[in-house]
Amino acid sequence: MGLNVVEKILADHVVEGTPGSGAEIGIRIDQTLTQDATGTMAYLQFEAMGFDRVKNELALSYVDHNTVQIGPENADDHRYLQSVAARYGVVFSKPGNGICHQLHLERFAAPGRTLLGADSHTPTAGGMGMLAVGAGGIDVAAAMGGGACYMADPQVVKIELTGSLKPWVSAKDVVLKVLEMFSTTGNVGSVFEYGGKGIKSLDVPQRATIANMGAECGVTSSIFPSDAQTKKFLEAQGRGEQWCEIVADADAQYVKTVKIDLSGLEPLAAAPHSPGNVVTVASLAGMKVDQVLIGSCTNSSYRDLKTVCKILTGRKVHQDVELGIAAGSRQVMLMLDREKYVGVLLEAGARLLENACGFCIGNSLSPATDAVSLRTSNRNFEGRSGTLSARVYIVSPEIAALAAVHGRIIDPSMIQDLEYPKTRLPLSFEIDDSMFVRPPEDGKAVQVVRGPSIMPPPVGEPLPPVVAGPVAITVGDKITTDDIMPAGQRLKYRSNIGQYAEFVFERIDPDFAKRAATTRDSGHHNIIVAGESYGQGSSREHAAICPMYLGVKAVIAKSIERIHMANLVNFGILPLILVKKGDYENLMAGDEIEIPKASEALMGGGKREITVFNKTRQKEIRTSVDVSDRQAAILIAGGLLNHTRQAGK
Ligand code: MIC
Ligand code: SF4
Repeated sequence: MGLNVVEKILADHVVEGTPGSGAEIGIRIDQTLTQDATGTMAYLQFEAMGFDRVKNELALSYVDHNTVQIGPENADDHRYLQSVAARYGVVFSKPGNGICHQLHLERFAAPGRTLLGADSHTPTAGGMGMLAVGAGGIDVAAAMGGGACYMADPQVVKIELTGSLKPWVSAKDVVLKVLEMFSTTGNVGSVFEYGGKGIKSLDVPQRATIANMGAECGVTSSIFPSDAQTKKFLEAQGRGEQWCEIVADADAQYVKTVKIDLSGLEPLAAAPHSPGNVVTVASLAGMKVDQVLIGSCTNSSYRDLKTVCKILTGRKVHQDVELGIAAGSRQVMLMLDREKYVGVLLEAGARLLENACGFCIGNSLSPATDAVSLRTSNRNFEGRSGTLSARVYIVSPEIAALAAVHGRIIDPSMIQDLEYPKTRLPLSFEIDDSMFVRPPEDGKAVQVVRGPSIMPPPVGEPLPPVVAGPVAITVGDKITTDDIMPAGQRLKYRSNIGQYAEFVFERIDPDFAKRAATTRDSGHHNIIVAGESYGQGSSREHAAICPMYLGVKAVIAKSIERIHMANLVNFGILPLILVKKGDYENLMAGDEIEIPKASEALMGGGKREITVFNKTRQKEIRTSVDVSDRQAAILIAGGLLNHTRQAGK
């Protein structure tokens, strides 16, 4: 039987378990990446695990999230990251160099290899035929120490593309179509593998846009084959020797195949407040916009920004619109400069932003109260922009640029003879790697610099015989990690858990942290109760570490998303799934809960069930814990840090 692309890469990398068996597998990781918002914790944990040197082929530490330096905290983080990288053998990318995923695609991603990144959009590199997976920082730390990356046996879904995109229809519309078909829930454990004749017309940056936003469906990864387009891109990046062909065999098997005819697609948008809320641009035509922001790891490539520049050439930004543009990398800016497009942007009246995440993570450019903001990023969760009342729509760069000029959402098909500016890949990109700092051969003499806000990572308590305490909060469906642990202006506390924990659930229940800390200090545990798809969105493990710090010992939910589930386990928090979803109604905030014998159930192996007792309502509630034996041991130890130390690794 033939193999698909995912199976071909797994065949070279599996170190534990057997793909196809349905059980967890462990794979060898060739490359790792971190960004500053997850990175400080990842390296603090790497240090706490006692490793002496990174063991992968390549480890990258990017600084792109917390680049706004108001007060010393972020700059202190940057210093720590640069010095810890030099000490342990990690390549450090300085702030201003660009966004981790765009930079990685340009300079390091390679077909057939594996990448584990402490960021949920790590699968962007799947556009290069790489098996790239997002994870919590501590999992990346373990992989840097030579450990395997563990994942559910991937269920590979084929997305077969036919035809080719019409003018004004973009890669963003392809992935929005995918989101419309698959939604943001229920895809845990799947990998999207793209194939079919239609992929031939998509270049690597377009493929990367599609692979990037697979994260919003909650899949483990998205991947394209490595073919002539991949070769062309690598050659243009001066890395042609890293190309190898990886395509699926003709008789490869998939758990399911869905087809998308590219020729039949039209411009799409994700309406507030979810990337899965997909509508046509035509249905929004005429809507007044206040702000247009172009950039983020989804749509900030040379191809995207040159297209925008061409649309803006000879035009002015509408007087009532604020247009901000953030290139994904210095390379993109250097290319635009080489072709005299930077002047076009300035003449049009755009605000040129730093090559960084910036607005996407809500740490700058928050829109005005009630404003409509059109963005090319990947997430429009309520409040993520920094303005709770803002309405954020996600669109392609093309649609964003048109709206910036007209002050309203434009459906291109309604303007006669509107010429589409087609942009091709250059034969060679500007290559200047001078903002990547290579580590010395031997880093032992390097002094790691720790500013005052860089605190050691907290360590969890081993699982007690009885978990007992109140339901500290009940929340509904699709609670994102932005809801649990806000980013934006709180980002600068990422290296100081005690301080960051004060903001857990801040937007839903501002008193949560205080109340939970009081319960913890009285010797009890806190329990979180949630609906479907708890922990959607980012990989930030702070959404588990900070609750752990506040004494949370169990999350009882209808379902939990993949990365967040792994993060809960890594920080010793029981992820309990309601066997009868209706039992959600039997768990109210303030109810006193007891969970006895959790360790016994975890040690039992097989399909694990744990009974939760609601003392207030005198009700027994059945839950299942869908973890591997390895994860069960981590939960009993009170988290991965304890577990690793106990194992003496
Ligand atoms: C995001 O897009 O939410 C982030 C910020 O990149 C996160 C990581 C983080 O919270 O640091 C992600 O996607 O994993
Ligand atoms: Fe940065 Fe936004 Fe991409 Fe996250 S989604 S890595 S914040 S650009």
